[in-house]
Amino acid sequence: MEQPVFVPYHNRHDPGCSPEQAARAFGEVLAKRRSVRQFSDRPVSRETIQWLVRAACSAPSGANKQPWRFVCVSDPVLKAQIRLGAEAEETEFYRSRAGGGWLRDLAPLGTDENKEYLEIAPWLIVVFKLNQSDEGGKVYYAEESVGIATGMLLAAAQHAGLATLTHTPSPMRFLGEILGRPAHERPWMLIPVGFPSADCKVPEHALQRRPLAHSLIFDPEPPS
Ligand code: IYR
Repeated sequence: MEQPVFVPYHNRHDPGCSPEQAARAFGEVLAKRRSVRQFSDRPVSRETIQWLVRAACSAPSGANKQPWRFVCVSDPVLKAQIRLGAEAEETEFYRSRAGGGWLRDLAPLGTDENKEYLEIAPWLIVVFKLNQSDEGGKVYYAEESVGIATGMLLAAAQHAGLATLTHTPSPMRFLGEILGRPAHERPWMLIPVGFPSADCKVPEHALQRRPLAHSLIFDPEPPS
């Protein structure tokens, strides 16, 4: 059994202000995030994308197995293929797979099968979940790990002033095929990254957030 080795934790991030001030400032940045479907073609550097993925890869993961791959696409030919694949699945989704209830829930967002933004956004980050390690070993809590890493990627993009969309065309198999990924990598999410277009609009519905009390409970009374 490999013996654990401990090293001092000497580079803790110091915000230089109180936790209240730092938490508030970051919370206010994140609260301005919106899912964007109208992107500008303004370029975003490869270096920026690398830093976003670095932020994602700093996430905790089950037994530190890091069961993720972030495939970053800027090539117009690949983006066109991805748009074609996504629109084919989404056409089926809106025509029949979704069903009435789901379509009613989506109505306030104004989405449809047209995914022009997949060709306009300068980058598409395709997140893959590894269901085993590259060496064939086990991974743990992969769903949670990839979810946390992706959340951190979204936060990092927001912090950088960039817009994102968590797009989940379903099924997503076509992404693995177009990008030539091996079978142990399962496409998990498709995230366009870029700047919003000058005339970008977001649905009013998306601005509504439930009151904090819906989501936050302090010290619940133990059941008597
Ligand atoms: N994947 C489809 C439908 C869709 C589903 C949910 I749940 C959303 O929150 C938004 C859209 C699409 O991208 O249009």
